[in-house]
Amino acid sequence: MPDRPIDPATDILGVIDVQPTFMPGGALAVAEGDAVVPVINRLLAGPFRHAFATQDWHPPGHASFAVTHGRQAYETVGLHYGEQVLWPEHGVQGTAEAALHPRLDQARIELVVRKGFHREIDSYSAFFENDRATPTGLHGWLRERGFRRLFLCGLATDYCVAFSAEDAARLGYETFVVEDACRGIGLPLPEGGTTMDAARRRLEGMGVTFVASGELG
Ligand code: VGL
Ligand code: ZN
Repeated sequence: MPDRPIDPATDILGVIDVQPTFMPGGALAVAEGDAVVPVINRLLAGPFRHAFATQDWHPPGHASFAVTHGRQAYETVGLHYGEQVLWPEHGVQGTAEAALHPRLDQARIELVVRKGFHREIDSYSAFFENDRATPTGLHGWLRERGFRRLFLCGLATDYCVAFSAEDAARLGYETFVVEDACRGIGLPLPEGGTTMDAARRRLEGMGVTFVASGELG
């Protein structure tokens, strides 16, 4: 539960990668990924007056694609900025499945941040590429517009939503994850558990609050 009700002037909803490429039938399908669309549309029609979205937007031959390295999807490789999970080819610029979902209500989405367009580096977070240093510009936009609290939703909970929430908290925003407006990938970890458990622990440790959409009015 947020400590105070939504303030439509200074709270913003961040809609992460709500693209068919991450939904059943898409290249990197997240189970029930399409179920987030009506939940997010309710948030966009109700409590929030302002929203931004991100869009995974990779060129062909992107460094995060397994085929680029002649490897299998979900293997990891070391790239110049650190360890990278290799994914099926997804979110390819200009394809229908890389568009924002056709049923997503975009009336209150004022900014769309594309990410992952540099061929040599992946970008999970809405704020920084995976070197954790190259900014997308979102922080400047949010600051200039006066947004203080960030409510994040979308796909995938344990990757792009989690990395965005972590950076938001690190940048000093009061950060929330709207859990029923997200779905995750859940890769198994060698130490046991999945990337879903690990993401939740990491975020809660940083002061990120998990809320349900019904708590937001
Ligand atoms: C994502 C893996 C690769 C995401 C994007 O949106 O969470 N995950 N690219
Ligand atoms: Zn991607």
